[in-house]
This record gives sequence, C-alpha cells and structure tokens, in this order.
Amino acid sequence: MKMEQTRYQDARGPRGRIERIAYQATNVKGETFEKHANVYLPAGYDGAPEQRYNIFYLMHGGGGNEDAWLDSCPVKNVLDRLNIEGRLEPTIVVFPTYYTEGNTPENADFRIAGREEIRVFQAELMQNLVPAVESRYRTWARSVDAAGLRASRMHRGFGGFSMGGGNTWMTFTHNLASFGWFMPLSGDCWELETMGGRTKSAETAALLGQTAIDGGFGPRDYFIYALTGSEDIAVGNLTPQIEAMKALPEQFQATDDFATGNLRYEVADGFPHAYEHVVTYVERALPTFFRA
Ligand code: FER
Repeated sequence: MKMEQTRYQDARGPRGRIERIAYQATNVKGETFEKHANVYLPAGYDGAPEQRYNIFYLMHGGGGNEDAWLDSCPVKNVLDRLNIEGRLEPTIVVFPTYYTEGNTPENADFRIAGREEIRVFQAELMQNLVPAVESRYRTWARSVDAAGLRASRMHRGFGGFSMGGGNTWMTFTHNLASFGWFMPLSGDCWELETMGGRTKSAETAALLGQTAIDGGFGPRDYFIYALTGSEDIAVGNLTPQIEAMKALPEQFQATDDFATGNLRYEVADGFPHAYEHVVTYVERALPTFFRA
C-alpha cells in the first residue's frame, strides 16, 4: 500500500522529555550489572499526578542500543506531534536494549546467536526492566508482580524494529500474560528457528495461537499490528507468517480496524529496512493502541 514517509515536522505545542534510567540486570557470567533504558514522558506528566499512563516498550534492531531509535529517526518528534494532536492515549514509551554486558555487538567473543539473545531478554524484561520502570512511573500496574502486570496487561504493549520485531513476537510467546498490544516492525517470529516465520510459517502460527489458548486469552485479549515494506529484507519472512496466522481465525482475525479484529498487517510500497522509514509505522500504529 502507499504510505507517505514520516519526516520531522515542527511540534507546535508542549513537548515530552526523555529520562535515562538505570536498572540492575544479569550479565552473561551471571553477575549483576547496571543497564540503561530511555523513557519518553509525555508533556504534562509531572502536572498530572492522578493520571495513569499506558506503557509501550519499543526495541531497537540488531547492533543497536537504547539510543538507537532516538538517534536514528524522528521518533520523539512523532510522539510529540501525536500527543499535541491528541491522537495518542496517554502513553509512556520505553526504549530499552536487549543486549547485555558481555553480549554486545562489539564483543564478538561473547556474542551468541541473535535468536538466543532475544530469547534470553524475555527473562530480563519481566524480572528487571518492567519492575524497574513500572515501580517508578505511573503506569496502570498497581503492583509489579505477576498479578499486577496481568491485571494491567491491556495497558502494556511491546514493539520493535527488525530484531526488535523478533523480540516482539517473543514477548507474545513468552509473556502474553503481561502484554496485550504488539507492534512487530520488519521482523518475524524466531521462536522455532531463525526466520521461522518463513521457514516454519504454519508451525509458527500454530505456536502463537496455542500460546493464546494456553494462556486463556481470547481474540479480544491481544492485538497485533505488524508492518513492513515491500523492499524490506523482512517482508519475505513476515508475510508468510501472517498468512499462516490468518488461517487460524479463532485466534487471529485479520482486520484494518481493531474494533472488528485483532491482526493488522500492512506492507508499505517501496519502503526498505531502515529506521527512517520504519518510524512511519510507529506513527500509524501507536494511535490505534490501548483503545479496546
Ligand atoms: C527479519 C529480517 C532481518 C528479522 C530480523 C532481521 C526478526 C535482522 C537483521 C539484522 O539484524 O541484520 O525477518 O526478524
């Protein structure tokens, strides 16, 4: 489909701010160390002590870090403009990194395969990152234990670009109990194997569907908005996976409006695998989140 690439535009109104937070995580040797995430707080956050905020975790792609989205494209400008235009539900956006000390793109000795990196991050996400963020900011989580996160799951989303898209699908397969909204951008599900969305489409779709069934979640309990581009290296992995998911209509109901289904998929004409294009997908999809 035709999509106009998002570019920087003046944000004519109050702008949000980025806070850099530290939290404890575990490195590849099992030692505790400090990690960082960037947190976007919408304008007015400090002046609204009664307001609770949805929370959306937006992951970078392979080789990136917690600054990658902010440094590579006008994502902050997009969030500011969406807020100024009143198009977003009140939402905090977290920019984390799935890399861990001793397991970084610069450290080839310790680097383990990408699929394993994004899998091990799922434990850190729940044990370290989400508790650190959501005990500090006013999200809908009344507590950051499993019960509190489950009760607030329809106010919590995860998205990401490329390997961050892989992270997003892993968040579905590992932590659907805590997340209700998913925005995989230019990345397929590597739960079964690398590029399993293409090589094991039906099995991957079945696994995703079974995850929902096993968790006791029906099709109004989770929403997925996947996007990529026709010139993107991920399109050949993502499209067959989405097609296989559509073959499971009890779990995945294809739609162009979350009022009538839970699976949206769009391919932008001509868009390549690049933050500067992929940020367009954030501008399209995030305003549809946290409304069901
Ligand atoms: C995909 C295509 C490419 C994908 C990830 C990549 C998770 C990552 C590429 C890279 O890091 O260079 O479908 O899905």
